[in-house]
Amino acid sequence: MCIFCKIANKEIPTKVVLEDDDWLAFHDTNPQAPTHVLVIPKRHVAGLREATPEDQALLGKVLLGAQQVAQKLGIGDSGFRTVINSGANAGQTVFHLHVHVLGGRAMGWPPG
Ligand code: DGP
Repeated sequence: MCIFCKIANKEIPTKVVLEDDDWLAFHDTNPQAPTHVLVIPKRHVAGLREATPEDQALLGKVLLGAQQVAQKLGIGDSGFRTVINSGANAGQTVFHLHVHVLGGRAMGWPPG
C-alpha cells in the first residue's frame, strides 16, 4: 500500500486539517511555505496523468477541498498556490495524486 493510502487509512499519525468521505487534507512534512497542506483523494489515483473520466467528480471534490483548506487556515484572502506535480520531471515523488496548497508568503513566478 502506498504511503498516502496509509495516511488516508489513518495507519500513520498525521496532522489532519480537514477531510470528508472522499478526500483528506494534512500538513506536509517538508513545508515549502508557512502554510503547506496536501489534499489527497482517499481512493488511490497515482497522479493526474493516470486520472480517468471516472475520476472527474473526485478531482472536483479534491480541488474544492483545497479551497476549504485555504479558508480554514486563513490564506484564502491573501492568496494561495495550488500545485499538482505530475511525473518525475515535474518533481512528483509520491505517486498518489495530491494537491499542494501553499500560502502565507509571496510566491514567485515562474516556479522552479
Ligand atoms: P511531490 O513532490 O509533489 O510528490 O510531493 C510529495 C510531498 O509529500 C512532499 O512535499 C513531502 C510530502 N510527504 C512525503 N511523505 C510524507 C508523509 O509521510 N507525511 C506527510 N505529511 N507528508 C509527506
